[in-house]
Amino acid sequence: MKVLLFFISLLAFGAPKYGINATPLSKKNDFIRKSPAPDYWMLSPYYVGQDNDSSCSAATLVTLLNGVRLSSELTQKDELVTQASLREKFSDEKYKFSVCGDSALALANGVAQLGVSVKRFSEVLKGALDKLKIKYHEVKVVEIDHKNLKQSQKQLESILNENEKSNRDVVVLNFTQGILTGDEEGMIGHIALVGAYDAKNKMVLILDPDRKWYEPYWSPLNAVFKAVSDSRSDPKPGYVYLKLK
Ligand SMILES: [Ca+2]
Repeated sequence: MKVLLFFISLLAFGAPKYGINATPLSKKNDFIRKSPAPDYWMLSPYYVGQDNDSSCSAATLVTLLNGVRLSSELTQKDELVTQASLREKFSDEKYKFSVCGDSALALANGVAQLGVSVKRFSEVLKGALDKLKIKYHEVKVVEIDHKNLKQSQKQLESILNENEKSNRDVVVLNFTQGILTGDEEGMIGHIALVGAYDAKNKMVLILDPDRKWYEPYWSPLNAVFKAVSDSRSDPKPGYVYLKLK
């Protein structure tokens, strides 16, 4: 009877906004209140939403670049990075059209596909860091080894643990969004920052730039790894680990 009522309510009201692999931050925030959460406090003041369907990488870069640029060193003449200034000043022509949200316009400018791969994201990130004179040790693309998924998951867990220690490093995930949100229409590649990692409960806070639909949400490590390693996210699935100076 309970199952029947569940399906009747699904038909009547639609599926819940967040599936079983996403718990919104507004409902679960004890970790952020009780832990230092250095990346969360560096990034969340600058957390912006993508301005079209193909600009998740641009919104993620804006949040990341503003966060890692130490605000205290800026002057009254320094603007924050916006999606517009990223396109015009801190990236390149090809990238500008990759995230323009208009496939015909992109094609007319030599870009066959909207959005970017994780490798391309890392290149645009390096270029923007250089242009903004933000010093870094490494922008590493960590590829998933499909012949040894167990090892790749261990590696992700280890990097998330290390990343949670300070705000001198940041993890950017490239993943199949619908695996985390539960929305069948979201089974495509997506890019988002890791806001925090709760190692005790193995939960990852995703700063999803798709703010038309979502707030930040917590997802279980297993589901995050599944979403990151899913080949719908990228022909060569992986994520970016940025180490700053
Ligand atoms: Ca970190």
